[in-house]
Amino acid sequence: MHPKIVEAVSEAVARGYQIHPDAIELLESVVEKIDVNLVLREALLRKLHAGEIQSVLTGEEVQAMVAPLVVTAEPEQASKPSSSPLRPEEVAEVEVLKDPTEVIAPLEGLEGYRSLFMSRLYKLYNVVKQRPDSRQVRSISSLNRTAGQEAKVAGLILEKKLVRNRVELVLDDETGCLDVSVNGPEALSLSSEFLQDQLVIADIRFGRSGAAVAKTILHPDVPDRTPSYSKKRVYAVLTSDIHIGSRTFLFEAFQRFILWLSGRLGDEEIVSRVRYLVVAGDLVDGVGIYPDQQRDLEEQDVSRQFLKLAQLLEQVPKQITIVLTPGNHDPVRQALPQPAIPRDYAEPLYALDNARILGSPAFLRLNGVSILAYHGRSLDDVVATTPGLSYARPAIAMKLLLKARHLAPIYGGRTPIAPEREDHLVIEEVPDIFHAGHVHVLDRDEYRGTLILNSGAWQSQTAFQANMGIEPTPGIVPLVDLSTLTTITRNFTKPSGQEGA
Ligand code: D5M
Ligand code: FE
Ligand code: ZN
Repeated sequence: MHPKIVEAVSEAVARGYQIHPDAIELLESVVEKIDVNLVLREALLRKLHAGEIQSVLTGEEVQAMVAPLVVTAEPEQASKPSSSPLRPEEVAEVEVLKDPTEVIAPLEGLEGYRSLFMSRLYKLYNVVKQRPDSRQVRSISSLNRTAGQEAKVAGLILEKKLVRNRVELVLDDETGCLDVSVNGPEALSLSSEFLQDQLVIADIRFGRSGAAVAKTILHPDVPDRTPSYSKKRVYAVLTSDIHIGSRTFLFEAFQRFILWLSGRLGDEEIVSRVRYLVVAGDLVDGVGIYPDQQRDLEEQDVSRQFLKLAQLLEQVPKQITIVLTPGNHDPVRQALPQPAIPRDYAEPLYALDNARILGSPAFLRLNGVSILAYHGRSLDDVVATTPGLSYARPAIAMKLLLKARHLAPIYGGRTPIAPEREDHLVIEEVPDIFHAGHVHVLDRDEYRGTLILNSGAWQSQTAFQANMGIEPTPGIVPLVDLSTLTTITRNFTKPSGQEGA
């Protein structure tokens, strides 16, 4: 008997079931094509649902499970509409609006950082200028600092200190620095949201001592807007953090997800409309990412990790465009922005005709709907430095990035940022969908017309995450209906693929 069948059968027997020899024969005939363990589990689950505990699993019952999974090679059968519930006339249209891969140009050390922060400031000034209330921003060096003088300034937060009942900020706008104190409950609660090195706009008034007090202080923020919708009802499946190669990678759940995407687990009405699969980084677990990672790896060779990923993604139907962007576990520079994963590691992914391999952040348009896909490493710094935030609600941390109009403002924290000539991490255009991962927790929010999604993971809790108090929600996938920007989820951790909220 094939070892996989031995394994599957002993599992079934351990649960109190017997397997009829016809069923075993049938499994032997398909063992190379499908996951027999999965088939047996599904079949047993059906029996359990039917109230049949500790009975014999027959050949017919196994056949009923196997039939939809085995694709026949007959060309005329394969082209029959009944075997293909997808509507191939509705093809995927991915427009890549921004991809850092070809444009990144790091400079040397200090000069690079100067250039980066100048670019950040100018890009954010352009954002600020679009606000009707902020056209009269004065440069810090031109301020008249006599008592009673008022002005509007905009600068990057160089320092932020909480002193008793007020916040002391140092703003820098490249012409100079300004100490600003923020008083009053409203301003105080707002300033707890401000991230180090982000831009803020302040209405200030100079006091007798020559110190500036902020009357109001604002994020660059996004205007209240109506997003764009697709004319056709097509779905984008958003995911991230697959972590192939890790011992805690949920192979079975991921395989079930791929089977579902390929239309082999029913749910036709939805599946037939999926046209995009966007993966926001941590495709593989990588090697040497953290000390002693070998202990946690099932596959130690990063090229083989990609080969495994490609073997799984190969089964995704060709009318679904797969967008693959890197994360901090992938073999590409860690400093943001990250270029696309290079061919030398990931040739099998490049060989997939329906895959687009891009850098991070990537700004795309899918059937007219814009999406910003970014791994989300900086969420660690946002959560660590903002009172009230936690890893349980990454979408709230993502909302702060949107308000700050920057994907990774905090410099000098855990997130490495490259000394680029231009700051590619400023959110110049507001996306219809803001997609990130990294935190391994599925979360959704909405902010002024933008759908915010953190897409969870395919890795169960690691010892490290347990220490950090991170409770991942792996195996649950959000799908966005691009014609309405509403979200549904599917949970692949359970054999029957039940619908989530
Ligand atoms: O990160 C998965 C999650 O684990 C993410 O929320 C951050 C957290 N994490 C991972 N490594 C670290 C370190 N070194 N410090 C703090 N938090 C961490 P992933 O990128 O998948 O490893
Ligand atoms: Fe991850
Ligand atoms: Zn990550």
